[in-house]
Amino acid sequence: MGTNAVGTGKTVAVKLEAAEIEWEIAPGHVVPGYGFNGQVPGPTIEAEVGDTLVVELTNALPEPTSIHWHGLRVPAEMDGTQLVQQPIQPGETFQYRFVLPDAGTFWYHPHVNETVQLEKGLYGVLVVRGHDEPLLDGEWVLVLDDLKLDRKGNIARFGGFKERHDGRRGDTRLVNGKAEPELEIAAGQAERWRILNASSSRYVLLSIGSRPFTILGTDGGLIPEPVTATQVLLAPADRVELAVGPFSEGETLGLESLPYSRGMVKEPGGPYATVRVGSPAPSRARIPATLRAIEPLVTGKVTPNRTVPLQARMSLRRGVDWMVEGEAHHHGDPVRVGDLQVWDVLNETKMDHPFHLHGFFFQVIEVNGAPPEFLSWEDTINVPAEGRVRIAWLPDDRPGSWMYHCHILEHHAAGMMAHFDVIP
Ligand SMILES: [Cu+2]
Repeated sequence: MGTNAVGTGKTVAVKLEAAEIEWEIAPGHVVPGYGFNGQVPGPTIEAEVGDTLVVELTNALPEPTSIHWHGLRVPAEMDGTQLVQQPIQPGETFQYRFVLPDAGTFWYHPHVNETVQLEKGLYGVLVVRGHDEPLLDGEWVLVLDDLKLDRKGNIARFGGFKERHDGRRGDTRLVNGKAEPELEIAAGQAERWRILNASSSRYVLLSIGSRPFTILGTDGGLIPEPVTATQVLLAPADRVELAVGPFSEGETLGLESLPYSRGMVKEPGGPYATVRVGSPAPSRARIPATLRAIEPLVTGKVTPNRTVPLQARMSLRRGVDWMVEGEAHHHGDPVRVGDLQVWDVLNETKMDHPFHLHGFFFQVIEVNGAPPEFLSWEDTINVPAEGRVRIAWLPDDRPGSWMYHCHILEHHAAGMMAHFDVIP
C-alpha cells in the first residue's frame, strides 16, 4: 500500500439506480424506503484488485444524491462529497470510474442528506478480492442496520434534540435489510463472514452465541495474523471479516449485539439473527498462520504533527453543535503529498465517536496510550469518550479536497466534520 495501483485492464461495469422502494423488512411488513436497484442493501459489487470499476448511477429519487465509496483509495474527484462533485439531481446520471487498488470489504452510500438517505436504505457492499485469500467453505456479506419505526410501523419522522445529540437509533435490528432473519450454516464448515455496521449511530458489540470466532480482517482488508475472539466492536461504518464455525448439527446460535456503553449513551444490545446449524458438509477451510504483511508506518517514539479535537457545545437554537477544533464544519489545514501524518484525535466529549477519514487508510498507533492488539489498515476507528486515538497515515499522490468526520450521521450533519486539501 502506498502507491497507486495500475489497472489490470479488466472492467467491472455496474448500473445503479437509486429510487423509492417498497421495503419488506419482515414478511408482510412493508415500509416506504429508498433502495439501489430496488433492494436493501443494494447489490453487492464484486471485483478483484486492479480491476477498473465503472458505475453508472441514475438518480430516480425525489431529491439529489451521490455515492461515497467508503474505504476506497479513489481519486479525489470520485469521492462523492459536495467538495468534489455537484449532487446528482433527480433524473440525472453520473458515472464513477476508478481502479480498485486494495482488497477488502468496502461499502457505498450517498454523501447527500445522509441521515435520511442511509436510514431509508441506501447502502451496499463492495467486495474486492486479492490474489492470495484464505480458503473457507463459503462466504456471506452481512450488513447490520437498525430502523426507527413509528406506531404505524413506518420509518419514524427524522430530527429532534435526542437524535441530534445521541444519534438516531431504532429498535428494529436488521441483517441485509430484514428484521432478525434466520441464517443457516452447514455443520463442520467454516465460513468467511464480511460484516458491515451500516447503522446511523448504533454500536454493535458483536457476539455469535458467545462462541469463539477468528478475526481475519478489518476495514482495509486482512490483518497480519488471525486473531481468536468471542466479541468484536463494530462502530458505525466499521467492517470486520470473520472465520465462523465449525459448529455441530442442530445447534442454534444467536447473532447478537451485547450491551455497550458509548459514554453517556448506553446501547442495550439485542438480537440480529438466529443462526441454525444444518446437516454436515465436508470442509476444506484452511486459514494460514500468516494472512498478510503490513509494514508499520511508524516505529518507536513519534511526535504527532496534528491534534484533532472532537467537541460539543450546547446551543440555544439547535440544542447541540458537534464540532472539530472549535467550529462546526471545520476547515482543516492542508497536508502535503508524501508527508507522513501522525494525528492525535482527542475526544473532548462524554460520548464515543467513530472517526472516519475519506480516501486514505490509517494505522492506529495508540488508543488511550496503549498500542492496539494488532496492526491493521483502517478508515474508521472508535474514539472512546474523553479518550485519545493516535493514527498515522500517508497522503499518497491523490491531491484534492478530502474530509474526515464522525460517522454517527447526525453528528456529521451537525458539524463534527472537517474538510481539508491534500496538496502536491
Ligand atoms: Cu459523533
